[in-house]
Amino acid sequence: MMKRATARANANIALVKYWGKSDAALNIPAVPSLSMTLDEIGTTVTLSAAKDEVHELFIENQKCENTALGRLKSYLEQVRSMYEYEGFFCIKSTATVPYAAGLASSASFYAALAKALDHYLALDLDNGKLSTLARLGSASAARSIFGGIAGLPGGALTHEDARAFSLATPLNLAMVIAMVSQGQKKHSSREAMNHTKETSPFYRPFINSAHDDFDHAQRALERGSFVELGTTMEHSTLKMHASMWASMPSINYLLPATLELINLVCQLRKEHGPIAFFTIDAGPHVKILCENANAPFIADFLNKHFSAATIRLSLPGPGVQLTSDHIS
Ligand code: 2P0
Repeated sequence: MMKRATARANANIALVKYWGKSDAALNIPAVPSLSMTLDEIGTTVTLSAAKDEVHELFIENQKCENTALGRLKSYLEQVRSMYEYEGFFCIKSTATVPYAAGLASSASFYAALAKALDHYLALDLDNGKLSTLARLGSASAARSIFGGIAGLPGGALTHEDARAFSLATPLNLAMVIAMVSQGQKKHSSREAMNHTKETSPFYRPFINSAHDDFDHAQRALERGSFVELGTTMEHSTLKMHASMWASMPSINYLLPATLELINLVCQLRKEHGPIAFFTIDAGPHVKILCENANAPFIADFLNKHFSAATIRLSLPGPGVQLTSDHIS
């Protein structure tokens, strides 16, 4: 029988944002970040030997020849230099998250791929080491190794130390996701964060304040202080977008619908108290952090006031897992 390894990982949404690298070759983030891994929104990856002397990628059964393949090949060669495997891989993926739409598709892809590689090559890595392997592919993928809340350190770190960790919280969190458009984003996160670092006068202030945001959010999670967590998340989000808006030329992922949703969250807070906080990543969608008990009310409120968005609810989900559900 053909040797295969299949793993599934979920997307994660950053509560404290990663934007910019301290080491591009090792893909180490410049700042620490915190995230919630989602349930039911993720990617499955099946790994087998390639027929020819070249790595191959199939996304949703379509052979892929674009930049995603180039990036994957560099990743697999970096992994080869570390773990000295022989041959080439055929990688197939299928996702329940729109590809490159700003919903963390690369995070779930590289987390699932790292787990599949670990199994296929019998590396037997623990979750910390697995997280470093995923990070080389995409830094946010390091966090998707873990379920629930995960933290990822940033700054001048070694490959070994730049690993995510799991964080417990008494909060029962949920995420209401408002999808405002279909289609792929205009700039890859990688290009956009490098461009921000090189050209934005607001990049340094974002970096300099990130440790405080991380500490506040971590404390809020540990203490179960939802409002402190939500307030810090919005602050981190807006500083990240402000830094990219101020780059030359400017980078903007927001659409008019994104701003309408932000205003709606503010209106909701005015009318019903601090029960919902927004975050936005490298795309126009708005993710609203709330406590689980308030999620249906918030979803109804958004549906009632803003019909142009597709609303879905997500709870904290599990970390990466092997599965025998191979993609054929
Ligand atoms: C995050 N994002 O913390 C931030 C917030 C988008 C906005 O991580 O170059 O795909 O592969 O390490 O992880 C998106 O960037 O970038 C991201 P690479 P990645 O979730």
